[in-house]
Amino acid sequence: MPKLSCDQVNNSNKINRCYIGLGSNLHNPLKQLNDAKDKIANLPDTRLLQFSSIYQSKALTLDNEPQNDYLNAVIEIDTSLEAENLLNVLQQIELQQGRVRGKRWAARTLDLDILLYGNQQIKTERLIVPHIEIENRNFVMIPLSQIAAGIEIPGKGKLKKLIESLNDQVLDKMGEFDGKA
Ligand code: A4P
Ligand code: MG
Repeated sequence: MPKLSCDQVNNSNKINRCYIGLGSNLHNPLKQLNDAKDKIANLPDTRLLQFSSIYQSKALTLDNEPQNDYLNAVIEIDTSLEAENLLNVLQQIELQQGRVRGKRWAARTLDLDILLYGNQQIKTERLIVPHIEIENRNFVMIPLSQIAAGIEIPGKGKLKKLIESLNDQVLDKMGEFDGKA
């Protein structure tokens, strides 16, 4: 992806530690996740710090329509991009990787969710942080705990405590990202 120049995105000077959830269940999900990780590492004013293993789970769907299994992972970044600008560049990456926005929870080549943005709670028309479903999803909480076990989820509580009440949705570790952070 051509690197965005700093005047294409507005930055605050403050650096925020953020966690991004990656998901894919179409068109070679393992490659989709690896490509997205590399693009996020190249975002302006952003440093990739850590990434989880890659996990496989059954698709959660809205109307029980059959879908391919998902691969999911979480990555940790420091960024001075403001939250909505971070959402903009993540949505550009989704589009570059062939994401077609159909109905909600439809199968997708790539989904990039802002799980946490520093310790902020954000509610705008476009963005809810922490991600609204964060504490209900094994495929988010388990990879998040792998790289950030000690954190607190603003407004919800300590990750360690929240993990104790997770449902029993099966989650298999299927592999690792290529390369190092
Ligand atoms: N939006 C609001 N808050 C955020 C945020 N924190 N991060 C808005 C990213 N986007 C956020 O998202 C719809 C709108 O949400 C965006 O335009 C943005 O302004 P979308 O990606 O277009 O649609 P979606 O993903 O279908 O909807 P939603 O509600 O975000 O779904 P989720 O929560 O992403 O769930 N099963 C398994 N096993 N693994 C999965 O990863 N993912 C989903 C989708 C369903 N089933 C799954 C998985
Ligand atoms: Mg989404």
